[in-house]
Amino acid sequence: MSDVARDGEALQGAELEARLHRTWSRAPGLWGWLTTVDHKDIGRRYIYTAMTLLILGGALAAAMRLQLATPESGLISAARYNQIFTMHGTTMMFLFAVPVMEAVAIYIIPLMVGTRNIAFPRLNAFSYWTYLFGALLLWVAFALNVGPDAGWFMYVPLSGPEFTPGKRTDIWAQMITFTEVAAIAVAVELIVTILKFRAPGMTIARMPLYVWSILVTSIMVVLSLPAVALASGMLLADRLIGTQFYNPFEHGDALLWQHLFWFFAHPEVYIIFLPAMGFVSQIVETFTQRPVFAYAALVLATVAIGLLSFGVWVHHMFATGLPRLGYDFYTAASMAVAVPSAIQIFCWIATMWLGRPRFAVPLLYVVAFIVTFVIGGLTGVMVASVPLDLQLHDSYFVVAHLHYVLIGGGVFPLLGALTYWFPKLTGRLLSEGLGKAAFWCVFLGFNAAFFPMHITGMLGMPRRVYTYPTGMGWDALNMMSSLMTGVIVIGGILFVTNVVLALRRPPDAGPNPWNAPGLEWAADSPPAPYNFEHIPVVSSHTPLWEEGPLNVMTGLRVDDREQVVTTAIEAQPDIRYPSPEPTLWPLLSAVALAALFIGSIFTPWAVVIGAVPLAVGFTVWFWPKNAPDGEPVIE
Ligand code: HEM
Ligand SMILES: [Cu+2]
Repeated sequence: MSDVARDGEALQGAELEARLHRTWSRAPGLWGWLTTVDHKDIGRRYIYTAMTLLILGGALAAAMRLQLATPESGLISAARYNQIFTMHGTTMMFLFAVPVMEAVAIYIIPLMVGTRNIAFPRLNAFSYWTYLFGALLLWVAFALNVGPDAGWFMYVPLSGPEFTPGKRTDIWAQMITFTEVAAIAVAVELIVTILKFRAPGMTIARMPLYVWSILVTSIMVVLSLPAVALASGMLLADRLIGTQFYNPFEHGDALLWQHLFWFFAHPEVYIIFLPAMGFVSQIVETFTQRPVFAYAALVLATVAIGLLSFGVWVHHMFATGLPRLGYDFYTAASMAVAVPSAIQIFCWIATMWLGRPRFAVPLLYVVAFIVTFVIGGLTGVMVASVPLDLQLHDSYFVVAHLHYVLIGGGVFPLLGALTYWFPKLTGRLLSEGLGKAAFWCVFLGFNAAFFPMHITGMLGMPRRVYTYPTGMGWDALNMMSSLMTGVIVIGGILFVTNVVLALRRPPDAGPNPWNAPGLEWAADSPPAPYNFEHIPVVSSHTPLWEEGPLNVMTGLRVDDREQVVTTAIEAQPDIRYPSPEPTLWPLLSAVALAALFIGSIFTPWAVVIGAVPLAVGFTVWFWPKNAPDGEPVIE
């Protein structure tokens, strides 16, 4: 085996780095950009795309608040408002919130578990392109005035062939298919990366909490997203080829849509929220400089939330008329979710209490999260009770509740995490002063804009309306919400300015500017294409806080993209595995898939004809190379 180069005694330092660079770097120029399978390239790209969609969705929110600032406003017509409203919810839920959480995981998880690339890196590239094409489909349609307009929840019969003719709803349903394919692919990659690519010694009980939260989230994605993909596929079939799944006059069932939709969309809230809980745990640890309080309780709470969240979807359907027993069961289950959530909050507060908290920007976002999320959780428990829900249903109270949990539970921790990991993403630290200014605008602006909606709702203002009559006592509250949305916008502009200014400075953050405990901080900032010179060996869930230098293993090939695969529970080195090389085929396959999906909105024949180029793409992509298949690890 003398022709094979391995890291070890004989191969160290600059020579080793140069060899690894040669093996793991992507090709130069545009070709390299299109063919890369590096999880960091794709993760960064995914994050930028999702954040762009947050800005676009936010711009639509601002437009809605402009229209709602005054009663009987004629600024935006009812038809246009419906489109803006649908695009806002759809963009936020399908194109921003779920993708951004997966995007951060694509970038961070391989680093955090101490490996060189994500599992199935070509699938990862394919998933990014598929997601991008889905987002483009929706937004190009909106720009051409054929955007969907029946709400992000697309209830039948409104969205059915009878009441929404034209292509708007078909475009929405097919965009769902794109994003589901992408999201499920990423979830599979993350599950395998976490279970099989962990650094030796990182037993399952030593996984950082963020890794736990992504493992649970990814399993939830695999179990829940097929429901909405199935539902939207059936909607397309009803609309395009005359099936009657949702048509009660032909023995279909209109409520079937709501069941399938919410069987996905309630877990979706936790698919957004659990990764955010992972951010919070990492940030709390680093900024109090102590391991998180009650690690085991936090892990169990994470798993419990994942399980319980599959048993509560019917709380979105209390007003549809259910059997009494259904009311009781789903009320009890919904309230039960509050228990593990409260345990988590208790553990974070205890960590801060016992440590020396330093209130840098990421920790400020955590505090904002705790305050906001507790309010959102409490209004959640309120609407879980059927009599109250029947009163508050379809009012602005629900709009306040849902934004408190989504923004408080998702966006605040995300902004904290992006600030925290910014050095790892770009090699630079964000400015503390600008970061704090942005934080206070976003946090105070959010509460000032959304808290009044609780009251507007209790005064009876219905949600999902483009305007309202004057003299109902809603005018001042709406004006307040709209003005304060301006403060959130200023906060967003400050955040972006901070990013842009930081990117113009030279990268000088160093590997571990926060003295953080996770393995991702053992890599350079930003990491080299191969992540780590030697694969680290771990003996606790906070490896960088252990005494002495980090232990490493040697003996991996450096002239080939070799990764070490470990056992799922104990993380013992098991086999060597060659990680796939860069290639254009994931992109070409995604183009073929996009042609098939978009074509099938217009003719069912597109499925048949479009399958041919897709089959070609997949065949070349998967063509077996004579790579060795999983040699056992020597030593
Ligand atoms: C700048 C911040 C935001 C503002 C000012 C805002 C404002 C609004 C407004 C005015 C509506 C229409 C309410 C109605 O008529 O029912 C709405 C709906 C919605 N928003 Fe936001 N939003 C913001 C951010 C977000 C984020 C970050 C998410 C998700 C991650 C989100 C998810 C939704 C959803 C799902 C709906 C549809 C609600 C329904 O079904 O009635 N929003 N938002
Ligand atoms: Cu729910």
